[in-house]
Amino acid sequence: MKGTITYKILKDHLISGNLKPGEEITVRIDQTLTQDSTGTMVYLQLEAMNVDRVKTELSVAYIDHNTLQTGYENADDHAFIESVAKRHGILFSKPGNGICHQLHLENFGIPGKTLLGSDSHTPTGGGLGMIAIGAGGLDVAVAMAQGSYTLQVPKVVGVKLTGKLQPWLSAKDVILHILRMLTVKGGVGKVLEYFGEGVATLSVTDRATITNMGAELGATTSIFPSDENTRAYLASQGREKDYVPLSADSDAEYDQILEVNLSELVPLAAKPHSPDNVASVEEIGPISIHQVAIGSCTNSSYTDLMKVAEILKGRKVHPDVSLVISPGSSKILSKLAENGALAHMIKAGARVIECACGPCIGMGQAPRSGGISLRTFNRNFKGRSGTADAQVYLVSPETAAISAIEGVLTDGRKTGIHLPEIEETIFDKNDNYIVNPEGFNKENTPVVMGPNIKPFPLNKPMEDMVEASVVLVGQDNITTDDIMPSNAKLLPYRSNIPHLSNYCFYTIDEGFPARCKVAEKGAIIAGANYGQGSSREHAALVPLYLGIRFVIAKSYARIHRSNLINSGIIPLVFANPEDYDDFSLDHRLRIENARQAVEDDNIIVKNLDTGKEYKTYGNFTPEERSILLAGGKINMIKEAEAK
Ligand code: MIC
Ligand code: SF4
Repeated sequence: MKGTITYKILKDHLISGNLKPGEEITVRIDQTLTQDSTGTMVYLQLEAMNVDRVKTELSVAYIDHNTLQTGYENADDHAFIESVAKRHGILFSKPGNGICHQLHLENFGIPGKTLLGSDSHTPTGGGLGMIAIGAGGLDVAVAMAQGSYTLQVPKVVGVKLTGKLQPWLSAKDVILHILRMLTVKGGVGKVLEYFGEGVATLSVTDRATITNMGAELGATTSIFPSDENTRAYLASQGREKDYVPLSADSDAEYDQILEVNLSELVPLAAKPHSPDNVASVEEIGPISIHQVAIGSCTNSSYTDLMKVAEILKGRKVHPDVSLVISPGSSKILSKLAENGALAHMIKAGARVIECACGPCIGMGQAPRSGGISLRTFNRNFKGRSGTADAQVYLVSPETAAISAIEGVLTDGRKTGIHLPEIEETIFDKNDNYIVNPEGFNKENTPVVMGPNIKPFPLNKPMEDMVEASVVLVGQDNITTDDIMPSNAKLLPYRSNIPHLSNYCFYTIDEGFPARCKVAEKGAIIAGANYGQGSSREHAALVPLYLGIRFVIAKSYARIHRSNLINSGIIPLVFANPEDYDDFSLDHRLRIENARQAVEDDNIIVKNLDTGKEYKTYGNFTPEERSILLAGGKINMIKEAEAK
């Protein structure tokens, strides 16, 4: 990995460890971000750590997910986060300002810096040349408290871009193409680093679309060089002083090289229900659609929305289609208002909604029963839209807008419509949505805690004999949306684990919570890529609350595996993947000498019902082993403090 941008930034930030793929390193974290749906847990944990000011250069708490206030719960969470932010020197971004990743790119991201965020799409910052990593909330709380993060060094995949995107093609098609090549588990343990002459043809926000959706590959992060386009973007935000050029050396060592010729791409769509289920718009054909949703942290930039406005200008949204647009930030929305683009959208018949995550996380705008929805978002997992039988397709803003007019999935190139180049703009500075923590501290600001905020569950140190009954046998690619679903009804309870526990796995197995209560101690058996998707640590904390002791899977998604370890739930891997077929519900399992077995990384699981024994392993790093033995990260930190 020598000579890559990834290597250079990690080396610059290295606190300890050896910069070789697979090794455990600790790096300095310059910036953190949180959002509200994971943030309440983060800030409960930060308060539990008894810190004074954060140790990072900059930490920001955004409110963008739980903005639908149908009761007091979300507003209480916002007030709680704001109070903790003020106590510890964290900037607070009020609801309405926009989506965390878009806002961070505009206002705070700096090439060459490290960013850790409690949201899986934090790699959006890679569009600016940052090492930006998504993590579980507790890891972000620790990064704020200690200014560091421990991770396994990823491999660096070089993605060489050549050529130039043709009209009606966009950055979304680039990342959908890569998802088709690599699948949703193709990026695990890797950083995708982009290079080649095609890079200069992409703006920072195009790059950010690509690095954002690198999360769907399971990658640790994705990163672009910082060049003249980066300087221009920072200048457009009044931040040219933050520009730092960054590129890989000509003899950079990549673990693997992929090549994408931008000139050859065609409009693509990810079909239901996975971001890697990609086909061309032409192959899918002109299916009738009911809803089009444009926005999310993937595709809500100024240029994306200006392209949409150009397509909508003087045209009419098809009578059978509901078109919803959620701009990425208040700055973008006010620009669209000033230059008339907003009027084109409204006159065409669009529903323009708040600058927030909104429909992307099922916070409103659920499609009709069996509805077909085209979305410019990054995830189309079953049920995520809020409608269990909806069919969600992921497409570019261009494809979304023209399809909204036509009423059917449409390849814009076939319409003969000329799409003009969109000029970048200069944004006005606007801090009016930001609460600055200056003048506030622990002494003069109490924590504001509403009745919906409940303590988080804590595990106990690992026992020597771990016993549990199988409470779920899951397939490949189980998502954290499956484990702990999110929608407008559940998101207000992200600070209330007991309430959420009634809904764990309920979209795929309604009986799960009740079965856990009977079993008291449970084990989950799963296929490959267990826990893909969101960084929500609720997908570990809720199972912990329900008594889950360990998981045995064929493989794991990175963030969820860390969240399990941080909660003290042991993530085991089958030494022989075909052993998976032997397990059924209610089988009683036992791990003897568990503490030693975890130390030796040779964990034998005995099935007490069949008498058979199974070899499993964890590939735990030294830090992960200590966390598991202590019964979770908080316990480990407390143990260290007590010494
Ligand atoms: C998502 O896109 O799934 C979310 C909601 O942004 C999550 C965070 C969460 O579950 O709160 C993510 O991507 O990490
Ligand atoms: Fe918000 Fe959707 Fe982005 Fe998650 S993926 S941060 S819900 S816009």
